[in-house]
Amino acid sequence: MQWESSEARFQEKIDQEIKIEPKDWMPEKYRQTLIRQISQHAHSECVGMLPEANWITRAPSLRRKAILIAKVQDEAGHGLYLYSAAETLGISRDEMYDQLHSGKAKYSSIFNYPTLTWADMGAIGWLVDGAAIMNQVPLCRTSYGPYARAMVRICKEESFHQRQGFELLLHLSKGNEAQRRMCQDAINRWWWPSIMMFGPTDDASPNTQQSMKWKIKRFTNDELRQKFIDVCAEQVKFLGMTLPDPDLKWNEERGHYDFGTINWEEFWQVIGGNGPCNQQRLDTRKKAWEEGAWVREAAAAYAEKKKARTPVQQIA
Ligand code: BYC
Repeated sequence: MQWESSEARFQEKIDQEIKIEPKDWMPEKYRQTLIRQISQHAHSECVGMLPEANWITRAPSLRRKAILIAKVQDEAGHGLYLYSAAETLGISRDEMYDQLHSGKAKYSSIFNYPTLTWADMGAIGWLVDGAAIMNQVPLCRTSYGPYARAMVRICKEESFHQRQGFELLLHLSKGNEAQRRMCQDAINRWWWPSIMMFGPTDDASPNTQQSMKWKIKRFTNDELRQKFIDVCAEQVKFLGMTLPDPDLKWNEERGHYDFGTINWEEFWQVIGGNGPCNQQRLDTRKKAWEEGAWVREAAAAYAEKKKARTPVQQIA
């Protein structure tokens, strides 16, 4: 097999479902694609805390507040596992933060929309976490070992997030007229941005083809979006609510729901920095980074001091 190139051997491993580990040889483009996707995924988890954190102080009961705090805290944990997974590819956490703060790295479009009512906490759980799970379960089988392993735990937690959101909406849907209206309004506002989360259509997605070949992605953007729409079109019936799409209709021949036209102009505007909350989200992250400088300095100084101690001093 000496004649075989490293690249061909790499592809063979992928085809045989052998995981790629940090010290294995990999094409530079594979490494860069993973750094891009994993770091953007990590940024999404961290920026994703902001729309929900907005409602922690206004949760309507202690039970709901405890659930929401736990969920937001989980998202921070997801961000941290993912930053660690990306670090195994040779990028530092500081570089990744810098890419986020300078606007070079993206994060999920969905977190640039505002959370206007309490029902938005339910809609985020049901639709946003629901879309995230649809995308992330296949990532448990992604070809890069550290990313795949991080996704296993993340998916378990996301599943709890999705259920708490649906349960919250179910509760509102059985409430009074104003609560039912609030529930429907939240679904109306979050539906289209949620189905945009899967990314551009396959023919407009520059990365899908190569990522499928390397088994970074297991399904295309359109395949996952269709699966999600099929699931939600049924689940919404349990809520006694509707999805805001007059073209949503079961297609017997395709065995799927047909759906209306997605506003791609809005999608590209949002990921280009012009969504309703882009500026606010980035400003909040930058402020947290700047105000946390003293914590990082103190931790670094403590680590230095500990390293400098002799073993005898450490025992004492
Ligand atoms: N938003 O060629 P494509 C969560 C970009 S957080 C922004 O299809 P790819 C949660 C894409 O990056 C879960 N940008 O790309 C947290 C690319 O631009 P660049 C977040 C998007 O990578 C808190 C360009 O468009 N999940 O669950 O093959 C509270 C062309 O796209 C978006 C993940 O991050 C978007 N929606 O496929 C609650 C999953 N879509 O980078 C919940 C991991 C596309 O070339 N990521 N772009 O400049 C993925 O699975 C893939 O990266 C995507 C895109 C399917 C998102």
